[in-house]
Amino acid sequence: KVRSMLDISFPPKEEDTSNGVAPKLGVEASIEHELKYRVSANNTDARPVKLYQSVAWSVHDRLVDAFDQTQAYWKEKDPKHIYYLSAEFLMGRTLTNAVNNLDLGGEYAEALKKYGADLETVATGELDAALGNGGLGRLAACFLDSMASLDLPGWGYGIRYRYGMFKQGVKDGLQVELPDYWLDNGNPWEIRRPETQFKVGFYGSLEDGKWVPGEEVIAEAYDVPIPGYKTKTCGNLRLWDALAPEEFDLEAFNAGDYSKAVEQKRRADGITAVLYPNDATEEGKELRLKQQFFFVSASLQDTIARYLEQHKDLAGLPDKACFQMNDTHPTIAVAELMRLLIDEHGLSYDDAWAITTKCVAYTNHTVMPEALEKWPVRVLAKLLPRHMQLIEQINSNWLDSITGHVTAKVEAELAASDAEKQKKADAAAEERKAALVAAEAKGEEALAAAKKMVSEEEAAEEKPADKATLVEEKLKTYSIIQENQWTKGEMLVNMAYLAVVGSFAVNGVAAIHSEIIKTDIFPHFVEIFPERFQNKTNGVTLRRWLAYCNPELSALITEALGTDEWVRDATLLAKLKPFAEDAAFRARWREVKQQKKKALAERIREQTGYQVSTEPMYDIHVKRIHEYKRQYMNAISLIHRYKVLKEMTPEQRAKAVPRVVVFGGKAASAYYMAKKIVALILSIGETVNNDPEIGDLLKVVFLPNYNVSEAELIIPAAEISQHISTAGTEASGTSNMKFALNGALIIGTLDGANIEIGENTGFENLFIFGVKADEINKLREDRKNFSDYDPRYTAALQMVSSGVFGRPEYFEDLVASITDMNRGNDWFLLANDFASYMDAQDAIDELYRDQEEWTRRSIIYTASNGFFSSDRTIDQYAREIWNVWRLEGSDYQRH
Ligand code: NBG
Repeated sequence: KVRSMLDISFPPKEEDTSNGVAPKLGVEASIEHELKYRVSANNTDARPVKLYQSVAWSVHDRLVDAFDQTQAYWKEKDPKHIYYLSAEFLMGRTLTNAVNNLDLGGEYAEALKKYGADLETVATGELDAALGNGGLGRLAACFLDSMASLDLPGWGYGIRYRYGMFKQGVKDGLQVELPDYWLDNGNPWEIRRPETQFKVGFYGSLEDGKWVPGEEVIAEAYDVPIPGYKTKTCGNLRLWDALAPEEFDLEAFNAGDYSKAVEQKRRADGITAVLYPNDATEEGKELRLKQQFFFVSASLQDTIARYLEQHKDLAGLPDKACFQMNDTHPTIAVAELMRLLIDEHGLSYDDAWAITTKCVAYTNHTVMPEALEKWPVRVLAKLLPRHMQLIEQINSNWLDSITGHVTAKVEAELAASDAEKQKKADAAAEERKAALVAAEAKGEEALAAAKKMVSEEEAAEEKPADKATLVEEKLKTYSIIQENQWTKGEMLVNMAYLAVVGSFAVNGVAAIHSEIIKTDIFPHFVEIFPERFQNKTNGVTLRRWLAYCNPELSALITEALGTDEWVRDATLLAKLKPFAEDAAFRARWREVKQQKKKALAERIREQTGYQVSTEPMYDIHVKRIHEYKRQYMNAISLIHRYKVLKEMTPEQRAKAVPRVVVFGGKAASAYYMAKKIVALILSIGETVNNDPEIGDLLKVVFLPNYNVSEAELIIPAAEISQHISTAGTEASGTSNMKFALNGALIIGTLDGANIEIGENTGFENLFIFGVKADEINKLREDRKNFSDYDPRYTAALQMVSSGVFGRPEYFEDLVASITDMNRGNDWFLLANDFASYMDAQDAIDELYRDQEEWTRRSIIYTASNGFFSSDRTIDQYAREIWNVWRLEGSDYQRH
């Protein structure tokens, strides 16, 4: 605690533990109270945002009660906690989720009638908490929901980014990035904790082995209560804000140096401004590392401080705390926990290491090399000199510990190759002997020449390899600190390696991914500790992603199953299967889809101005924009579709299957190609959607600013959804699970969780295409020239290059990236998969003509994919990694 606080001791609590008016007031009265006193709007002036705010504050009070009671109960019982460290939490809106998880949906709906409003509309007054980028961040949010719903003692730890990542806009056919002012309407879902502050240092030097930071900021906590579903448990997401130790330098100000007066504040503000600041510059890199260290350090200090309130020494920490590191962003935790234990709490290096390696676990979420962070030693040593020193020590101990293993490996290899070499050498010696004999017969001169040749040959003969050198070379491949492959001489810290060495468990996020990380990313480490590697297939919360975002379908499911228990126990969904054969049920299922399509059509009109019919097939492709996810391949297929439609006779057109194709997703601000892909999709839409000959046969829509709330609208409306990454590149995918649960059919590759979805749903019900993961390397090798292209592909790209969609120069390098051997060389193998992708698309059109069969499959999807509930995932983490257990049986009452 750094800012001095008044030491107040509270009187013992009266029986009423409430800290607000809510428990004394009913729902209706509390909304009224908030309207009048908090947002100062009388009933007649209850504009939507104000009504939202009042409702939210009213729910807030109820949440706080559940929160306080849960946290007090946990403190009393002192169970092991799980701390989920993540740079991203993509929470979306809170109101609907909180009201329904607290089981107050009915009461709030009733109370809102007075204002002629419904909860659904009021909820749109809330701005998304978009503190994440994509699946990784949304997964973290689903996990929090499941931990609370399963009564597991768990907290999330992250950063309260003031401007989110960015808000995506479209201007002149291009993506633009704008600050996301998500806190503008106030945030009733967080509780500021000025009493919980920690110092976090940066830079500076080591003096007598002790770190003296050159700069300090203060981390201040904000708590976001996380209500479990129909349980009293309410977990916590603690987000850190950065404050300057001296926010305002009055002396500098009075001396007229206004910028110096706020210099410290400016620097602190920078740390919590945005998620993933552009790291193309050296400053950007440093800032990212600063952010990561900032939240990791504060979180670890916080946990240790709370632990020490109840325990006298840190030896027992592993029995009370597990830190799950969500991807490489928080992996500096390994070094920071070591530092805290050694430098702040006086433990020996060995004791600290024993504790650390029992407390931290690591989840890998990607095989993309650019996303597996490697920090230049130079940057780390400057920003965190003590941590760099510790990492060196960790690395040298690690290498020492495996030298025996590596030496044995080298010896075995040498023995094998020596035998081989000896054979060759013997043969060569035989030959030379024969040559000398032959030369001798030819006389002096020939003999002299032959002798010379022989001695030259002997000199050139391969010397036996030096074992020590070989061991040294091999050890380098295990090293946490490695030479940069591209910039020779520059040393990098491989954060994923640090994580693996420091963790007691390492997991991938889908079955295939967990295998790939063993064979391709960490094979060396698997040799040493195979038992450390696990799989935990991702999941999504069925509360947000089915029950609440699709109440119509949920009602139908509940009616069919005769219970809503499936919201808690997703395996019950399997009981829906027989209903797929019931024509009347199918008709009602279709009706719901139609209703959701209508809502999406309305949103499309609002956001883009395009009028789309609700009759066509709704074909959805939403996710971060990335070359590996191949939105580009979809775009090329749409150009082909457009061309075919144009060439059709009116009679043929009358028979075509119309589609509305919706794209959504953000391109990272510095990702050049991804931005061009967005532009291409927008341009195709512009041309196709305004072509009177095409009409409703094809619409191509790019919905800007894809986020959780948009997804909640889009996913229930989807009939087909696209998950078409190059096999082996998508770790898991989680939207595929959401789409499947909402009855959308999947077109996809054998990649990530698509495979397990196929296993659950029956592969015959998916549209699978493309090469397999184990063929990729060879295909990349072989891909030498582009002469044997599918003609449809070539023609479509030709249309881009010739300017059918405008700006041919702008798209030139996008085209080159998949057609030019020297400029990208189609790394993600679009050309390889295009023909089979088109076949799958044809099969989709064909099946859509048969609406009964289509609907049958749609029901099968929902019925088959209960496995992908994050409750199942979290239950596995809890048992197989965290060793934390449900804490039931509390005796507090929720109001
Ligand atoms: C993403 C993967 C997805 C996966 C999510 C959640 C990163 C680094 N990884 O395939 O791309 O579903 O993580 O595990 O964002």
